[in-house]
Amino acid sequence: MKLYFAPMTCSLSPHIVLRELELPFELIRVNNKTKATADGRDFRDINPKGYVAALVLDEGQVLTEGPAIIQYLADQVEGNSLAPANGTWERTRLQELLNFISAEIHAGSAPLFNADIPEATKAIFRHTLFKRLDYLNRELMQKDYLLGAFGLADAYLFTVLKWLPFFNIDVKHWPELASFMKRVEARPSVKAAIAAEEATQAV
Ligand SMILES: N[C@@H](CCC(=O)N[C@@H](CS)C(=O)NCC(=O)O)C(=O)O
Repeated sequence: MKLYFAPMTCSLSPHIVLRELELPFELIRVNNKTKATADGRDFRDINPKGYVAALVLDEGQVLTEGPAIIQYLADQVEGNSLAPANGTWERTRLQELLNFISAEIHAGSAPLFNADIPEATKAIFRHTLFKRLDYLNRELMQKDYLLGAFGLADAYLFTVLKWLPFFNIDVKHWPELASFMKRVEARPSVKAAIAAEEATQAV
């Protein structure tokens, strides 16, 4: 499998999951501005949507959209601890969470990266984002990870919360989230994924 990624973007989530599951994969960097890839291609020929992450299977199929990729990966490893079995209520709960992270935190914070959006408009996005963070902070009061034990939703949440410093938002305002970030960051898979991304050459 090949994971097309850009450092410290949402592709970190499937990258962490690949390492947690100990699946063999090749990491291929994408320049998100030029769309050039480290293996000499135009990334838009791989993912016509033009954004990371993209997972290319050994058989050639391309899978995009972070929540779909990480669920696919977990389903490759029978008895894995990252996702409950398909068709169970617990799996539906995981999908509820992945959708929340995708729509409310990932997409909800993306406008804050946009230099063309005026500060007054960004304040509206920040206000909504803070309410979502309040909710997650409450959720983590009684448990270490979103569904009890570390799983897919935690890899994804960690990835998108890593962006908070770029928006000058201090996670310390949400103490449970701050502890969560430290816990996840200490995982060997997470350390290895971040180090591997940093070690790649710019394209
Ligand atoms: N809905 C997609 C969003 C992916 C996405 O937002 N990718 C960003 C990085 S976090 C990107 O590559 N943006 C570059 C672009 O859109 O040109 C998913 O969940 O995978």
